[in-house]
Amino acid sequence: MSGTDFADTDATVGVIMGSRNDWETMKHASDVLKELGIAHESLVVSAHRTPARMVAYAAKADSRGLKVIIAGAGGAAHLPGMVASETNLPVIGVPVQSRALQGMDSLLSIVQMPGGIPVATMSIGNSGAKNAGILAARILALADEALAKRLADFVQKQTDAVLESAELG
Ligand code: RP5
Repeated sequence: MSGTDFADTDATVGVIMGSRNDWETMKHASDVLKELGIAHESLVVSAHRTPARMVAYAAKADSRGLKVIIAGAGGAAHLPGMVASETNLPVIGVPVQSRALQGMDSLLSIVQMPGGIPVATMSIGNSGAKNAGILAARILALADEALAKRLADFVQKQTDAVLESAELG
């Protein structure tokens, strides 16, 4: 099994991660995309353990119809940067919290890209994954009025929830 073939998809966002163990974090990106009605796919693609699969995924992403890639990884987190070097689609990087260094390793691995190859780097962990989903939605909403409306409703709901519990006595 080479792992370099990918099924046809109607997904506009690809959520990829270096390990199944990253799913607990990355599902927060998927949850937001689901809530906003954005078709997406979630796959394990490892820069170090399946490098050929990573290159194939990035190279085929555009022609498969993807518009944005969210890539999460922990530790020596090379996945987002390497994917960004193999595609011109926007890549959003999520530093997964590592056990040894609490995700500082992941963050610094993802954020310090050389000039010319951008990765939009989120914060470490669940909030970063959630924001990756919202940022992907904001990018797609530039060319999708219905999504822009759903996104505005999502933000309003968030504001309302804070205001409802703003009185502390
Ligand atoms: C990275 O190494 C993955 O993104 C994961 O966060 C980390 C550890 O992977 P596992 O050993 O848990 O599979 O490639």
